[in-house]
Amino acid sequence: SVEASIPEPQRAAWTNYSPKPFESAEGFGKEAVRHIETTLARSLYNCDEAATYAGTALALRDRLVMDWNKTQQNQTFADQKRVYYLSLEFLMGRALDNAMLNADVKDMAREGLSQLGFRMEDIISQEHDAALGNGGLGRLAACFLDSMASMDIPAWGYGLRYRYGIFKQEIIDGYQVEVPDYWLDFNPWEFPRHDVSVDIQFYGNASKFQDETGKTVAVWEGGEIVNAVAYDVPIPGYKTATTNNLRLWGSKASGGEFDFQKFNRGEYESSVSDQQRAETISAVLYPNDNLERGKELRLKQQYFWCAASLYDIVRRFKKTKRAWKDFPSQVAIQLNDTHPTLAIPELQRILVDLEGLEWDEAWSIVQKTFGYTNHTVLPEALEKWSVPLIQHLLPRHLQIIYDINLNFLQYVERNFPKDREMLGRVSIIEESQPKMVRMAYLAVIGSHKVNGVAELHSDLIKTTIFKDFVKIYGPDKFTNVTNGITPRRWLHQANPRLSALIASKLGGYDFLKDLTLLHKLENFVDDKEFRKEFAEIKLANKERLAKYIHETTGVTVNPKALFDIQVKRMHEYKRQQLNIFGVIHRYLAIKSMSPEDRKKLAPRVSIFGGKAAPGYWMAKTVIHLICEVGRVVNNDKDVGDLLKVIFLEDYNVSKAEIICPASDISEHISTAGTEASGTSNMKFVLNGGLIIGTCDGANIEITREVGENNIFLFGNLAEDVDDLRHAHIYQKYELEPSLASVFDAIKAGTFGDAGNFSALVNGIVEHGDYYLVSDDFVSYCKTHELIDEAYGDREAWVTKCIQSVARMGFFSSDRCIDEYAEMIWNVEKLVPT
Ligand code: T68
Repeated sequence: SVEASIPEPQRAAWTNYSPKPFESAEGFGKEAVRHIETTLARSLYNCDEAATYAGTALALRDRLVMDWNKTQQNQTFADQKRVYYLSLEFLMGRALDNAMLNADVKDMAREGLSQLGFRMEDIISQEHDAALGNGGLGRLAACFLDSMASMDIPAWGYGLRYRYGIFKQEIIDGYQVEVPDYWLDFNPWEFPRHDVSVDIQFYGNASKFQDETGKTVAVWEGGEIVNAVAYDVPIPGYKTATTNNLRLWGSKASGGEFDFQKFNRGEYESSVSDQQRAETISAVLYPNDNLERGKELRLKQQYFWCAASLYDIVRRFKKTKRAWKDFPSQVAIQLNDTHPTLAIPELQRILVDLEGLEWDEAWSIVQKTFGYTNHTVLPEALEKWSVPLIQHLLPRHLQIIYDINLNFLQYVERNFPKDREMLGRVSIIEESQPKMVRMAYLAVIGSHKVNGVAELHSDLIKTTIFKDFVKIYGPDKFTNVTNGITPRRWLHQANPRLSALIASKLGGYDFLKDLTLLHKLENFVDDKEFRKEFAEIKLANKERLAKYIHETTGVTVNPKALFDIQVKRMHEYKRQQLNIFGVIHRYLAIKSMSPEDRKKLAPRVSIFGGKAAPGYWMAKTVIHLICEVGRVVNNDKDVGDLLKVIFLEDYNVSKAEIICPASDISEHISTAGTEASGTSNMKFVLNGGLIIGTCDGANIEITREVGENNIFLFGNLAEDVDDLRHAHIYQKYELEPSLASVFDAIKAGTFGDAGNFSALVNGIVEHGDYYLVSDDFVSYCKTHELIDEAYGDREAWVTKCIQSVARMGFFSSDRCIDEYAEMIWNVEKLVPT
């Protein structure tokens, strides 16, 4: 073994000298202060909260690194199959709290910090979120990393190290303003690996020639080279020594800082500009959620990251000296959406052009290696790249894509000789002007399994965008893995009191590793003390949010009011406009009531949060309307506490940790069939809030688990959406009076200049109401009345909440990872010894 290759005395000395993890508050304090004094060169007299955060993080990091080194060593020795999760987004949030909880040292650290005169919460909040993602897709990747480490699955994440993550959102005069997120100032959680770097080629020419034996060989020459440098981030598992690796690639000019030859010739500016151009590749995260705009730099990002990751994976495989046919039994690569689809032609290129395998042998390895997860059916989000752009940037890959397509179409032709139309429909190349490469088709053809992210969504992709592929490959290639969330961050970390209450009833924290154990809470649904404590925790979480709202917006909200929350990316399909129209309806109702009737009303706080893509004008209009409604309603003396409308600035992961535990109701109200899964729905219910939702995405499975009585469903079904859209266009349509009066109020200038909102209103009244707001408005408002009524019976409400929490076990991301491991990756755990 490799261990035995080092002589015993040296091994003993190493073990003797290697750092030992701290085991007490005192041990922690010593390490933190040592880092503050030596690593940061600060003293007692200039140690502020920021420095204390840094010292604490570095002390924790030392612990992680020991486990991380050991895990990587074990995984190498064990020589078993690994999972590689390729995602252009990892929305990690903060790391310190998570690291302390996973290592089970938070109480020690709290005590140590308090001796030094600091409060744990203040120190934790010093950390800048790692915001390398847009929304659900990026956060799912982060939850999966947590689950894979916690379940001892040998896994690596691969992504891009953006210098700028998702922009920060400021609200100025009721409008969104984007501010760059420069987050790398101080990041103790990453380790630059300047020795792990790969040269990545772009542009140039691809040609074919015959070698001495008469075999056709392809070469790709010329163009430009950009260097990929690895930055590694340790991913600790919960209560296990397993600490996996997230490798993020940063781009820099090949051959060092800048071009010395140019520099010596006096061409200072261009020597630096090459360097800047190279660094541009990993400079910024594209801020679109569910939209692909076909920009060249985005394609460059995708190839840069895929090529560097595959080079790394192949290099690791080659060290094992196995035959190529064993590649799929050592390597599983999961494609998080189509963003990494270029990894498919890239692996084929490596095997055929560089390693000399025959095409068919290589292709069978490729197909067995990849799995593809689809996250959307929205047409504007399905990636297509123009053939001329790929030809220009990646000439050899375009040839390979054409060859893949040719083989595939020949197969289809042989098997479906009667269906001549089929070839055009399923071709990877869309015959448009210019021609386009359909990345989702390439991903389906190059993978052995394709999955959707909730049952309805997985059914929909089989009957819509991939219908023909089900005929071609059979239904077994397509499967479902319903999304989940990590209970460590989204229960234990975000809601420590609820977690502790559950632990007190269940006899410990085992539920954090097996969330189905929550079902035992049903035994306590009638336990008076438990119910009281449960309700008190909810109130305390609402008080915490109320305090935050006051600090950030200046508005005072009553924590006893019903908190109704919708936080997620701003998008027409998610229908924040439906919500704010409902709020206006409520406002108008209050205004028209007698003072006596007002007294009978249940007070409400409507809370919104979410970023709009900078170029998404309609989404920005909805933000503006919410802010304007808030300005009017919150200052209306007739309304008082009965209604408050809040827009929370800069919604992100760390804010979600405060927001999700504080809801009574949260809103998941997408047009049926448009939200693939949704994951915040799971976070809210797990924290003891109920939801109002459409029959869409994971709402359907949440209903199945918690029971129909514990969820407020409304609205049209996915199967009726096409007909309804059609009716809007071809039939005369009368607007419901209740929605008409909402629009009248907007048009009358009640919420500022009506012209600001005309496109929003006209989209519904005149332009076909694509998202069916008018079709669902009445049942939406009725359902909110039911909610008011149900909230009035507080005992029954608490029962619903407790039952719901008890039945959420299914939605742990640990269950997802089990399903992927079993059905798609065929990978085994490696439990640390
Ligand atoms: C989300 N997708 C789905 N996309 O909308 C959501 N898109 O229903 C689902 O729960 C979640 O994925 C996890 O499966 C996204 O978040 C993006 O962010 C995105 C980013 C770039 C391009 C396209």
